[in-house]
Amino acid sequence: MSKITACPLDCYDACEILFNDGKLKGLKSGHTHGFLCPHLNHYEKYTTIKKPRYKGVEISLEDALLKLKEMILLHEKSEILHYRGSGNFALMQEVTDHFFASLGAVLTQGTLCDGAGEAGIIQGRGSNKNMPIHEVAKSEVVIFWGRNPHTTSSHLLPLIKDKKIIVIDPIKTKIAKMADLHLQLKPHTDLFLAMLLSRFLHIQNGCNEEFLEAYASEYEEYYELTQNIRIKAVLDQINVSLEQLGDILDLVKGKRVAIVCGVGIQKYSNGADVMRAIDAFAVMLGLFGKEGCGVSYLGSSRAEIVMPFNQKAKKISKVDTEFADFKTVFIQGANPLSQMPNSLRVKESIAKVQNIVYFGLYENETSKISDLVIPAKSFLYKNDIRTSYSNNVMSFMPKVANSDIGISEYDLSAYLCREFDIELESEEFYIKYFKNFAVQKIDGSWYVENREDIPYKDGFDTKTKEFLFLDELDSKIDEDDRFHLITCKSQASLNSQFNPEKSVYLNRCLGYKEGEMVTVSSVDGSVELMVKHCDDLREDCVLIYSGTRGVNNLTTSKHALYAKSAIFQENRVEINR
Ligand SMILES: Nc1nc2c(c(=O)[nH]1)N[C@H]1C(S)=C(S)[C@@H](COP(=O)(O)OP(=O)(O)OC[C@H]3O[C@@H](n4cnc5c(=O)[nH]c(N)nc54)[C@H](O)[C@@H]3O)O[C@H]1N2
Ligand SMILES: Nc1nc2c(c(=O)[nH]1)N[C@H]1C(S)=C(S)[C@@H](COP(=O)(O)OP(=O)(O)OC[C@H]3O[C@@H](n4cnc5c(=O)[nH]c(N)nc54)[C@H](O)[C@@H]3O)O[C@H]1N2
Ligand code: SF4
Ligand SMILES: [Mo]
Repeated sequence: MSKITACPLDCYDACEILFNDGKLKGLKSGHTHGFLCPHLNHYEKYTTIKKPRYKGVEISLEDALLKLKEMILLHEKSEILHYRGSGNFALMQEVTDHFFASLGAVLTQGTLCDGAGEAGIIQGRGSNKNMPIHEVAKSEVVIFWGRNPHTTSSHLLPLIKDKKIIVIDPIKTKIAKMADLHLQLKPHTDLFLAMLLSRFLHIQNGCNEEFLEAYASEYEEYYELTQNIRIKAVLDQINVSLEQLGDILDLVKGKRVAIVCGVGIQKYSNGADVMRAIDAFAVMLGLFGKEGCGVSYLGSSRAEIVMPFNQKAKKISKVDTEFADFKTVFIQGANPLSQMPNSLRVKESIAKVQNIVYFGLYENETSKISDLVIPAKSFLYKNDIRTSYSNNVMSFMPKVANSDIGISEYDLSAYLCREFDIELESEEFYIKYFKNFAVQKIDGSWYVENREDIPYKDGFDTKTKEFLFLDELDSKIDEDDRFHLITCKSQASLNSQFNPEKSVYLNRCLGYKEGEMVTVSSVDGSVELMVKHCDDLREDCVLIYSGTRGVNNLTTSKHALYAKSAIFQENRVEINR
């Protein structure tokens, strides 16, 4: 008999799945459009960890749990860190926070992902209410700005078939090749492009003045700020022509436009300003509060849901976490040795921890150095529920099959809570609790109650209800002539899960041979990788996908300016033979 569940992965699409006799298929109805991506099409093929182990020796699950309890008893509670990643995005992942917070241990805060951009959105709008991706179906023009939909969000492709497409990306991605217009701009210059677009829109009298008078009355001051940019010099530096600016404006003026942003634009210290300048362009066009219009980025997948777990605890950043300050570190759903920035720092810091516990599905850099490894149950074998950061759907994820391998987050927490005398409700209670936030709409799908399809209909969430424009231009286009590191998502992996890439991609013009080994280095470290050619890249860019072994030797553990967020493309790099 077939059962319905949903993909748990950290992905915009949050697909719904028909599970039949061990086979996974995309649900035909709703946002999944009847297809899944390669990760889920081959999900059962990836070898998971089958048995717990301690110091390299396989042990039973009972012994593993006892060991974990001993480790927790051994030290001060403040010397225990719970580090949770985003390997599984479903809501029940957070039940372990309840145990660790109630115990008095330390939790993490901040993000490796979208935080810089989100900070910019909140500064401008007063909140981050996302344009749900299904609204794009009603748009006439879609701008993909630092987003690679064929790789990271393929389920929006059926929505954009007959629309005008503009792509702003330093890589000639698949969507760029199909687009009506592609700007292959220099990385980290989007702020200037966005401001120039606002300026020329104003010059051409293309602004939505009625909207601006009501909800963004300081637009003349912002226009003045954009006049500080020297047009010709800056366009030359960012590799965009005046004609291209004009072409974009011709395509968008008076149209229903969706700006679909990805994390690519904001992996920089000033990522918030970049996002805010893009938002400002949307404001100048009057794109908020209307059907088929707006900015779609990563909203909070937890928006409008109040978590039932105790999560009040001391929290430290998950970007530059000083693991060495702790005696026991419990890592769940994460591969920090690969995915945190500045891997050399992470390695050194974590090596000083007495007890490292890894609770996950797959072997990886982190499981290898862990003292205690506890296999998790995959989503097929546990009860859960999920929401998305890109649409408003809530998907139920009941257990669809049985397995003796591993333990669920709930069961692990229930064991620990029992042993440490901490109150915890039943699993059923929590699932029901979460379901209470869902409402069924006429299309048959369940949605998170109170999440709006068209946010900001009555103005923004700032004190004045008005959009707050950037009032200073702090950024400069840096003239560093070393390479830009582009480190985005690969088709073959989900960050470090599944089939992470092994190469560095370079434009063949640079003269390196395919198959040759090169050392790529930054101020923070270096990595040796084999060269593959990719002529879709600019000549000033080095592409190393997320998940590639050693890529984060190159990245900084500094935070973005206004958020506890990582900035993976801040460092410039050099190549040596
Ligand atoms: N297959 C697959 N899917 C995934 C993931 C995965 O690892 N693999 N990861 C998931 C996760 S965790 C996330 S957060 C999302 C992210 O998914 P996306 O938001 O699509 O993010 P990225 O792939 O990091 O980058 C998107 C694009 O930004 C471009 N870019 C880089 N620098 C700049 C710049 O300075 N300016 C501009 N305009 N563009 C730039 C890159 O060339 C790339 O094409 O994807 C999710 N989906
Ligand atoms: N260079 C570079 N680095 C990056 C990025 C980049 O683009 N470039 N992207 C950043 C971004 S956007 C993100 S979101 C982070 C992601 O970084 P992480 O959150 O560390 O993500 P993954 O590499 O996918 O590792 C997740 C782990 O979760 C485990 N897991 C999967 N399902 C379950 C489950 O049900 N239960 C438990 N307990 N464990 C499970 C798997 O074993 C897997 O190893 O990486 C960041 N790092
Ligand atoms: S596209 Fe995303 S949500 Fe859909 S199956 Fe693939 S990883 Fe899961
Ligand atoms: Mo992410």
